[in-house]
Amino acid sequence: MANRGGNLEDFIVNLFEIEAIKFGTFKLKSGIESPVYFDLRVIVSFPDVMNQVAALMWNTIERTGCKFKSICGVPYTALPIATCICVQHNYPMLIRRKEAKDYGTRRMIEGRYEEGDVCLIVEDVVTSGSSVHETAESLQNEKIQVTNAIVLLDREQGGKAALERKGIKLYSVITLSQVLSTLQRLNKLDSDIVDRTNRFIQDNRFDGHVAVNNKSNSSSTTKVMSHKERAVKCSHPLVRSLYTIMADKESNLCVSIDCASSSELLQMADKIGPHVCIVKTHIDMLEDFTSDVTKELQRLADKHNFLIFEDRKFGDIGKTVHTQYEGGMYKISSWAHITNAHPVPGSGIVSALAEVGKPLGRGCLIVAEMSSSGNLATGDYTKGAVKMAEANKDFVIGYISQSRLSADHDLVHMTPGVKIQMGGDSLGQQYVTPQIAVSEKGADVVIVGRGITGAADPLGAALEYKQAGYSAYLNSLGH
Ligand code: BMP
Repeated sequence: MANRGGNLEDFIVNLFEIEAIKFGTFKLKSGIESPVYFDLRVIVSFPDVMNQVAALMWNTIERTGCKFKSICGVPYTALPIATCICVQHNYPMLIRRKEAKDYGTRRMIEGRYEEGDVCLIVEDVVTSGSSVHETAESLQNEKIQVTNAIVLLDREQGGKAALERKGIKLYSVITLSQVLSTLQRLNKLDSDIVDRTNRFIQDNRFDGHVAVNNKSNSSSTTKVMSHKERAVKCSHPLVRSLYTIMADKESNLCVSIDCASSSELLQMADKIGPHVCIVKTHIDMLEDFTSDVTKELQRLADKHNFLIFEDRKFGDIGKTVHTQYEGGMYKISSWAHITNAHPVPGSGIVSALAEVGKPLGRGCLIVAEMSSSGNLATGDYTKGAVKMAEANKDFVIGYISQSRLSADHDLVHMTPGVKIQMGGDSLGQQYVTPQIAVSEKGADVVIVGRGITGAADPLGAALEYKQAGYSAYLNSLGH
């Protein structure tokens, strides 16, 4: 048997090759005709794919950090998957019967458990979420707690939101959009099939959710322009480059690599770089900074085609920021394509930074809103920030924001405070999901730090964020 590769892309191709994923016309249980069909039962015949499934599911479990006592696979396809994970990682397993026995114990749940135990549900494919919910109900009837479920493939038809409403957080290893974009990129699917499948997903959601396009995006007053259109129409060359990168790499993800070690920064940039449009730094966090670091970062930016954003948040009078941007030991203007500034000192800050950055083709973002709780960047302050940006479009390329602030297509909205697991940290950071950042907050670029860099598998996490952010963008176009 062929030796199958281990990354997510190889995995998707493997599923396609063993016909666990098929494209054509298929009648579903519901009677609906679908252009795509998943038959993951077939994986039991391919031990190497089974192994990959178990390993990828385990990575996702580790990344979520969820705690549980036992694992229960939704019958039947997920049973062998749950078995592999339990055996490999030494967790007890529970089995849910499809029907109660009519003799003996009449139990619906087999295996040892105690009241109050927490059980993680494992499923192969989620469409509406009903199978996961049925399994959860059987467990809950036995007073076993269920708060999390892991699915190999989310068809993105509303199951995740439906489960969330029932108190179950669903994490997926891959999504249908990721399958489509991967197979299309590798020339295994033509664009007709991809378009037909994307349309099908949007038209057949189980939560009554309308595609997140400009009809439902109340914060946006203008038609959403595609990255490709913006790459041509935007006036600032740096913004055109950014949108070209985003269109080419199908990524609206900026990774924020906030660490103290130069080698960690560079290794992470090398690993995640192929999947992001921007690498964001806080260069003054490095304990071992030398100018070699920024040279190497520039080399990686060329190699992986991303822009560098130094999140310096300048905030002083013009004269001071001029020197801080150009000089000191970091010489930010010499290597960072993008930097940012607080508007608090007034427009002199922009003029001063522009004097340094404009001749070098650099761009600046105005910090118009912040993600941290209780921050003061609201109301008239934010309005003032917008005015400052709009009046300086030769150097200001957009905002750090938490909502859509300008209808002007030239101004890019970049949104931090993004994590798949909503919530926050103990120091005031507040998170929303990539989906919410794009569809509700109007982000063009989502900025993710610890969601990626703090994950057990940063590359896997980056792919998950990339897919989530990009599919929300495609939805916003009505695709
Ligand atoms: P994380 O996803 O790990 O919380 O990191 C977010 C990054 O974005 C940090 O580098 C932080 O400095 C930056 N950031 C933010 O979180 N909120 C803002 O409003 C502005 C930021 O630049």
